[in-house]
Amino acid sequence: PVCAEAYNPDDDEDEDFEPRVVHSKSDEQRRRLQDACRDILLFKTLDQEQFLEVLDGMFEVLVKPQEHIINQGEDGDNFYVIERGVYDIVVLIDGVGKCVGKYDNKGSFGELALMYNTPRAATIMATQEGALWGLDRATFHRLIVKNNAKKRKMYEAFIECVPLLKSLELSERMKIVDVVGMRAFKDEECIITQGEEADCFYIVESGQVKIMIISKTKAGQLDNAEVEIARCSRGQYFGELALVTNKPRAASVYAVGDTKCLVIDIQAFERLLGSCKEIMKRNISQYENQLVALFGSSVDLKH
Ligand code: 1OR
Ligand code: 1OR
Repeated sequence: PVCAEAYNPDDDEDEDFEPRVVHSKSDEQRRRLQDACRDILLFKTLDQEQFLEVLDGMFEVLVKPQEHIINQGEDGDNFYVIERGVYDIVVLIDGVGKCVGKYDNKGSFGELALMYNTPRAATIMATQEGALWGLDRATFHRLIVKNNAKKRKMYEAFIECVPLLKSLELSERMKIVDVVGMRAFKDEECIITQGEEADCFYIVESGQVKIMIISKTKAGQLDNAEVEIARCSRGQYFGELALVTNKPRAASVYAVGDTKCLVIDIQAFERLLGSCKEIMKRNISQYENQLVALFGSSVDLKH
């Protein structure tokens, strides 16, 4: 089990005097690196200067099919951001390796062992040729783990009042804070597009979102107009349905006014919100009732 000990940044101030790691890169490498890092949630709460230091500290790693980038049980060396390639997540269950998920050409992994000083929690294996960007443990600690203390202070009070997360232990809620990203949206900006594949989950921190569907059930014919079906505001969540049902996004979601959302990636969702899934499923069953009331029939949300 991962231990979410409170991290006190004042305990190791000497780290600030460690030399800054810089791996020089060509313009072309730097451009690819910036692309790969744009949507990495762990980097979303860094200030510009910290983010540039992270980019400086990263180095390119090319991988071959079947290569193990991380082995479960080993000590953590690096954190990785995916530039390209598909990677299986394999976890030992009763001594047998089971593939529990995968990364498909985006995302990042290897943060847990570095954040919590624990053995690697899973094996990550390339299924094809690929490219990664590594960040060494010391630099990760100096820039990301130290930022976590600030993140906990910033989001602790908010996370405490999210109804969905009430059933979790405080330490479990703090582990969510450690890995969330924050994204700001402008009025009318599209957050989720109906029909797309899902890779994350959202909690509204401020502002509002509206959920719109393109109704195929209205009067039994295809109606391409979007219809507003619900709104979510502070403390409410959305984007769970596709993750729970393993289906494409069932609706589009737009910001109403300036809006900020916490974002949790699908792997962290599975790892940390598994015990909240029953609550989500209960609420999902309500969607169907509402849908029948609205349109007179229900699209199939299950399997
Ligand atoms: P790490 O440093 O422990 C393995 O090295 C990495 O795999 C880990 O950090 C995460 O970044 C990543 N459980 C634990 N680690 C996971 C999981 C995971 N998925 C990705 N990683 N679960 C799978 C969720 C789809 C839960 C399995 C029971
Ligand atoms: P998602 O991952 O499918 C779109 O991405 C999100 O919109 C979805 O997760 C839900 O969080 C939300 N009622 C309320 N919220 C909904 C509904 C819904 N559908 C999707 N979301 N429905 C009832 C309408 C009266 C429609 C069910 C299809």
